[in-house]
Amino acid sequence: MIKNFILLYILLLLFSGCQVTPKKDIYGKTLIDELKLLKGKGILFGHQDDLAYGVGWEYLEGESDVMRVAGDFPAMFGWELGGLELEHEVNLDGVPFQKMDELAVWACEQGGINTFSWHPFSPIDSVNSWHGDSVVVKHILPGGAYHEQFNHQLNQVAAFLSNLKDQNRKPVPFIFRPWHEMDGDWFWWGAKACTPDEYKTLFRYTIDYLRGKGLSEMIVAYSPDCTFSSEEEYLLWYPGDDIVDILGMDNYYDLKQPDGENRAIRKLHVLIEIAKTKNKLAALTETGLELVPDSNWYTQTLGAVLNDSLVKQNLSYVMVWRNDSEKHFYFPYPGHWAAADAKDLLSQPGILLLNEFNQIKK
Ligand code: BMA
Repeated sequence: MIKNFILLYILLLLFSGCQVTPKKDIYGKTLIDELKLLKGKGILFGHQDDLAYGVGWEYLEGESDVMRVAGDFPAMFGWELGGLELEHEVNLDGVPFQKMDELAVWACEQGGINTFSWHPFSPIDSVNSWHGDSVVVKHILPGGAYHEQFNHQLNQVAAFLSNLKDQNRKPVPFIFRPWHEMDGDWFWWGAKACTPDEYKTLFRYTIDYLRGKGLSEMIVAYSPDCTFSSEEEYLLWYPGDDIVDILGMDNYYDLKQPDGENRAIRKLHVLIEIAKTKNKLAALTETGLELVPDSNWYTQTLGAVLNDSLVKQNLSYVMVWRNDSEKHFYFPYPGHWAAADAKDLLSQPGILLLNEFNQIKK
């Protein structure tokens, strides 16, 4: 009898040893709830393509320029989908989609949040996104001559995003941030090439279509560039409360001007006030200073923005752009003159890297 119990006990031990136990249940709440609970406790720091490559390295497990400089991973991980719609195996910046999937799942399993941008090639003639004069949008909307080609693109995006599953086959929650910087004139979905109504229809159609494919873990960010100064201007392209969860802003321009931080703060105040009324989240969805020539930019400029009291209380995250090479990077790498300053900013109590984010969630 005793022998049987011992045998059973050993079997149980062996069996439970084979189970893959997630570090913690990170999906207890939806991503929106998680971000709402965080409000006022800290601003998540994010970096585009952080786990894929940095200055002088690529695809090294456990590497990250943020980790190299600041001693921890970012709390938010940005990824880019451009190229997926043409069924390419690598995105427009050379990141293999298979790798992106693995790294995004890993990031989520560590407690981080993933956000996906999309610079699609045109469904009409496959020119890249940076064709601000190309009239594409009205031709890909329902009824347009290239609508089916657009649906085909969306199918590729839906397939990739719905395949993001953790080791327990649970869908990975994520932020999708399509059709960004529409108030600028550089993209084919921008101010020069479509009307606000066409734009809103495009945005609504995209999200409805993807939700129709069952992407229940997706939340959506709206992110104009920084040309607005009033609520009306900010909302000119806004596709609707039923579509958007995060009110964002991309802002590189102001943060390279003298005294630009105050301009950026004023604009963040505009979207924060709207977010409060609409019960939405607010974020600085893209920023950075290319090559970081100003060795104090992180603490004195970005830091001044993030330490503004209204911003501090209401901003969910800030994300800086990618570290492609020594000629194109936004976060300093070890040995760079701005590295110590960036580390200083990221060590401040209200700016959260991955470990601090996980501590707060406990
Ligand atoms: C831009 C640059 C480009 C890149 C694009 C999409 O800001 O970094 O090199 O292709 O983003 O990621």
